[in-house]
This record gives sequence, structure tokens and C-alpha cells, in this order.
Amino acid sequence: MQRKYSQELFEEAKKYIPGGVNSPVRAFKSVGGNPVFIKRAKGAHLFDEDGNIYIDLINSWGPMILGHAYPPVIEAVYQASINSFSYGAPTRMEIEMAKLICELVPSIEKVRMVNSGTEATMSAIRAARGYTQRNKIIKFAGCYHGHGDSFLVDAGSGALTFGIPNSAGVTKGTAKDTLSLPFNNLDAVKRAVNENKNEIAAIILEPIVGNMGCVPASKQFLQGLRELCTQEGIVLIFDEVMTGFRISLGGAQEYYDIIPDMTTLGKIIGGGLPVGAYGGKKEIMDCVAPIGKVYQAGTLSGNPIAMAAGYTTLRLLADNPHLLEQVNKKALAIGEGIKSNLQKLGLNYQFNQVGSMFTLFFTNTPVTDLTTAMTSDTQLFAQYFQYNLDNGIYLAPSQFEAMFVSYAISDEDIEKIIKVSYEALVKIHETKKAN
Ligand code: KE4
Repeated sequence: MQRKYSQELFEEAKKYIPGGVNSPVRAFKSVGGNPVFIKRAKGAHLFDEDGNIYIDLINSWGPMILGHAYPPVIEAVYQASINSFSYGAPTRMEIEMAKLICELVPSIEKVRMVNSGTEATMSAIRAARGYTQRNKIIKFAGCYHGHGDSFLVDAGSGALTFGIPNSAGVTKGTAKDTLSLPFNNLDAVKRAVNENKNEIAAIILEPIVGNMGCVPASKQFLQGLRELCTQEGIVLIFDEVMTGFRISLGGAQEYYDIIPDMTTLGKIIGGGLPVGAYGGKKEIMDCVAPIGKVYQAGTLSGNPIAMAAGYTTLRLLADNPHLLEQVNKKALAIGEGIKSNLQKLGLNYQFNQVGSMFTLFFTNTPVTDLTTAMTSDTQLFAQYFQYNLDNGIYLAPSQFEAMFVSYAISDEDIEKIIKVSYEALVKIHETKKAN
């Protein structure tokens, strides 16, 4: 498969855009080669600038759950757009969107729309800090909550429980208020909470992690966090930017039946347009301006075009339960096929899946946290990725990401995904044996 135009466009892009991309993971750094420049997409398929066609298993990192250019969503956006794109004033549509989110996720009593998942998580922890009058937060290694300064923090050395920046430009002053702990490790959380008594405002996590690859929390871990937060007056925040309206209509909190105090949302609620949201208990959300002292604002928050795309997507999912059932069924068929491939080839790689999120980890170690995820052979993954790409399967360009399936994927697409995955595993193992 040749990608001459993509290569030329990438060289041009690098002259004007840092790294040639508007979000780092798109640059294919961890898998090598150059990114594919997409010209258009329809249903489950992407079409690049060189005329190549791919089955899309990223779906814009989650949002395109109905598939690309889904006609009712297009129509809703068109109808909204002929009445102008933005007013900077309240609209009826924002009430409909807020009501629908509160109806589908009952733990959300009030919700504020923003423009990205990052804005949602940044705002949620600010609200939690304002509500509790405490400064520190706990996050987990391997969980990604967007690029807010408080989240770009790694665990401090053993002695120090406070965090150290993992990005240039994040100050030690900011990082010291973030504790980064091992995922799925309740004892570590209990120790940290005891060492920082009455100082922890919030614990935030992806209940099913997508950002270290797909790693589900254990129910016991979530149950323990819930009890600890209730007992200590800590705000439990589920970052459901990826899992919201994907794992189930009520998100991971419905799937696990564990109720957080706050939830952050994004991706699917925008239907592909820039939307994020944060919400939760009324007593917390009433701390937010203009009625409370926690300031947060946004020129394009609740934008009518984005609301049209997001509301139409959510309404379709809510009114047609078979859509999400089909998405999960198709994803499970892919999962069964990949696991059968591993068995046929006598490979013990780890395949983690929850509904329509999954990751094939190139390690024989069960993956339950970042340490075990990092035992994966990223070189093998890179070869696996490139073989898939050259054979028309568009996977996430990193071992530490999840795949996302859309409703538009067909049985033929599923067959091809499984077949190419098998061939890729054979190829990389022939290469491995030869070396
Ligand atoms: P955005 O600011 O990218 O809209 O959302 C940040 C965010 C927050 N919380 C979770 C659980 C997320 O997965 C994300 C963003 N996810 C990445 C995928 N690893 C988006 C892709 C990218 O960064 O380009």
C-alpha cells in the first residue's frame, strides 16, 4: 500500500504545526512511519489522500460510535447550522442536552457543558476542591484525563507521596498537590489517604482505562474507593470521557453499579464535534459560577451545532437500545476471533476487552495496571500495527491505547479484521524467529 500523498502532506504540515499534527498521538511516533492523512470517511471506513481504504477501529478515539457521516446526525447539524453557528447566549437545545444526560446518568443531578474532555476534568477537580476546601487529588498511573496541569504528574519517589511533573511547563507547585498511585491497588490508596488526612479533595480515575490500553478496574477496587470516599468526605470522580454511553447507556458506573459523586464526559456526547461535560451531585455543582464561587466559563460551551450533533447521537442511542447492543456484539465477535487466532498460534498475548473497547497487549503477563502494561513488547506491536495498516485495518498507533468499534462495522469487516490480525501475528513471529 503506497501513501505518497500522505508523506508529502506530512512534510508540509511539519513546517507549520508542531510535529505536523494537532494532537501528539496522531504522529505515529511509537509505531514508526508517517501518519495517514484522511480525506473523508463513511460508515466504518476511512479514505486517505492516496485513495486507500481502511476499516476504522479508532473512530476518532471513541466519538463516532454510530459510524462516520451518519445521516441523521449530518441532517441535525445542517439544520442547526443554517440558524448561525453560535450565539454566546442560552438556548433550548442546551436544556434538552442537560436533561438527557441527567436522565441517562442518574448520578448526574446537574451538568455543565464544556468543549473537551480536558476542560471537563480540569473543571471537575476545581469544583471538587472548591466544594471540599481541600487541595490534593489522587489519580492513577496509566490513567489519562487530558492535558490539564494537575494530571501531567507521575508518582513521586517512594518516600514522597506527592507528585512530580511529567511534562515540561508543569510546575512543582502544581504537581505537589497530585498523588499518582498504582491502578487497582486499594491498599496504596488507603495509605495515601491516611498520610494526607483531610487533605484529599478528589480521587479521579477511568473506571475502565483506555489510556494505558484497555484495563478494567476490579469491582473490589471501585467498591473500596467508593467506601473510602464516603467515609473520608472525598469526591469520587469517574472520568467517563471514553466509557460514557459506550460501555452501556449509563456508562461504566451502570456496568459496575458503583456510583461516583461526579462524572466527566466527552467524545460520544459531541458526536464528533468538540464537546465535554462535567456533572454530579447538586450540592457540588451548585458551587460552580455563577451561583457558586468556583469559576469556569467557555465562549463556545453548549454551542448549538455541537449540541445538535451530540444530542442527536445520544437520543439515537437512548431510543434504539439495539444500536449499543449491536456495537458490543460486533466488538465481542472481533474479540473472539482474535483470541481464537492466539490459541491457534500458541501465543499467550493478553487480550483485554470490555464491550466495544479492547487492546491486544504483546506480553504474556496479565495486564491489570501500568507496570504490567509496560511489560508489552512495543516493537512487536509496531510491526503488528504496520501490517494491519498496510492491509487496510486502522488501529490505534500505540500499544497503550484502546480500540473503539462503531455500529457501522459489517460482518465482512469483522472477518477481514480477524484474518489480517492472524496474518500479522504469523508475519511478526516469522520475523522474530528469523532474528
Ligand atoms: P480531550 O481533551 O482530548 O477531548 O479529552 C481528554 C481525555 C480525558 N479523559 C479520558 C479518559 C480521555 O481518554 C481523554 C482523551 N483521550 C485521548 C485518547 N487517548 C484522545 C486522543 C488524543 O489525545 O488525541
